[in-house]
Amino acid sequence: MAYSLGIDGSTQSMSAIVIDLDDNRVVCECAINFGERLPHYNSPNGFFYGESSNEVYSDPLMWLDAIDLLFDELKGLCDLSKVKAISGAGQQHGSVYLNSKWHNTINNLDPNQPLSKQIQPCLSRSHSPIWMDTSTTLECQEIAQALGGNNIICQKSGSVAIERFTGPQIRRFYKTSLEAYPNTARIHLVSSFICSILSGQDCPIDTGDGAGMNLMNLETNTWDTELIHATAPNLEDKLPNIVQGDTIVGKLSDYFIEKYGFAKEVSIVVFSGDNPSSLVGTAASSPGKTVISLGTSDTFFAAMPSTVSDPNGYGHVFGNPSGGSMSLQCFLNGSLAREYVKDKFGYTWDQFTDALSETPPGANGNCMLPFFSHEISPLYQGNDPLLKGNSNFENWRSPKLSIRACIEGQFMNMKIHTEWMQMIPEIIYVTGGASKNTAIIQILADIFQAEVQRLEVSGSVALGGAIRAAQHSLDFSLEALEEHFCTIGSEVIKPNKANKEIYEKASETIQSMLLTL
Ligand code: ADP
Ligand code: XUL
Repeated sequence: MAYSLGIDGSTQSMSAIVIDLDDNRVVCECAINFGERLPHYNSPNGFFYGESSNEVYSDPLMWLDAIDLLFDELKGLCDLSKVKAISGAGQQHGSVYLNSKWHNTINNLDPNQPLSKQIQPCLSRSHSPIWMDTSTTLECQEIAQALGGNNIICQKSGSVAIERFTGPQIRRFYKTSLEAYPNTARIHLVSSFICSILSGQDCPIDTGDGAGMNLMNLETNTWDTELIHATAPNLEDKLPNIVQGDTIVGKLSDYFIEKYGFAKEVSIVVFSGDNPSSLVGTAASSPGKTVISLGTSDTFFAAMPSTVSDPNGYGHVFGNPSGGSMSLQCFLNGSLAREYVKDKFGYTWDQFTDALSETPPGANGNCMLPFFSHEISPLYQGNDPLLKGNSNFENWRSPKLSIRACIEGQFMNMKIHTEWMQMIPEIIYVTGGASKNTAIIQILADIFQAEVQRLEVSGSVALGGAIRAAQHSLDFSLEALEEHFCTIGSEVIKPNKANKEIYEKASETIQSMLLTL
């Protein structure tokens, strides 16, 4: 019997899926929500703010405690000795800073001590900047200037210099922490950090996640010397190697074997970013399928037959873990913006959903750009949503219309900002926490005028990890794994053609609001 295990270290939780490769079934899924299970880290949504609202961090020790909790729960849910392969993913761009004790500590983890206690002395920076951090505008400008312009950075790395990307984040750390930066021996992404913990050795970064750093050359898949030099001194020594997504990086460490009952010789395949992993988990790693993930961030992505870049500079090209590249557009105001509107009126998700059924498409001509925090697609540095409509609506006195206008505004903005990918999807595959809400998905179908399908497994990031582990270390074919595990749920949401014109008209209003930013 062979099981494969996939792990997802995302913004709000650490989760896992175990799949049975003989019976082709999901054995179990499990998630540790950081805010609920580890409240003492004061990160109700998995992150906390720094001195200003554009500095956003997570505590890497919280991720480690969550790994211990996750494996403890998994042990009760299935026979972990049957697991033969592991891979997974982490939220993209976030970075972990480790001192010279790291290499020795990671090779000698003691199963009688929690992970967090052992790794804590290895941190050269107590907190990790994550993808929601937009504090590095100056550093982006400096890197662009050193390279001779953002066009060159985009050509080399697949994206212009972007605030949340790891390179600009490292530069800011170097400039503001003159002692801690030289004390940093290794800088990991969230994905390569978790992978290293599992394999008990320092692990490489894959090309999928490496492309989200503004440091990797997309053509050579190696660190780009000019980008590295423009970012921070001696940076090359502090970064792990880059490898292709099919690389086996090692075996599961004794820490997990002794503590949680795994067998010896469990292979670990290099981890990737959450979005590239989701591309695999939604069976979209060959060109032709469009995926929208409605998680903490909303993302729109697809494997690309050829590389196209966003002329506005907001979009990205990442490595596709199955080879080639993928395009991605990320929206910061995703689930947390939806929650903000829900909580503003004290609604439950059921009441939120009812509000969508009780209001007409187009929200009676009221429009919203629900940017409750800084936005990245497009760039917006404020914390105030933009509202345009009648005075009750503009003064938040129409709760139900506000809810509808929030969802409609999110998806119209998404449609406008993904046109550069030149994809006119006939079918959209949805994943992520909000994708289970059919009322939300109907609006998505109507705005894109495309059929929307959901996968049976909602955790496509973890599933992508389990599939990649089985494919690359146990020689299962991707096609067979997709056929067995990436099955489509029975509910297909069809677009309502009658709403096409309503949304085309509303999009003109949204366009005019975007011009005022
Ligand atoms: P991430 O992987 O980025 O941590 P998830 O994909 O797990 O996030 O999504 C979590 C989000 O799902 C929550 O923040 C919540 O807003 C959203 N969510 C959960 N249930 C619903 C629902 N019924 N309707 C809409 N959104 C929901
Ligand atoms: C992608 C991005 C987010 C994070 C967190 O560029 O910033 O989607 O990966 O999910």
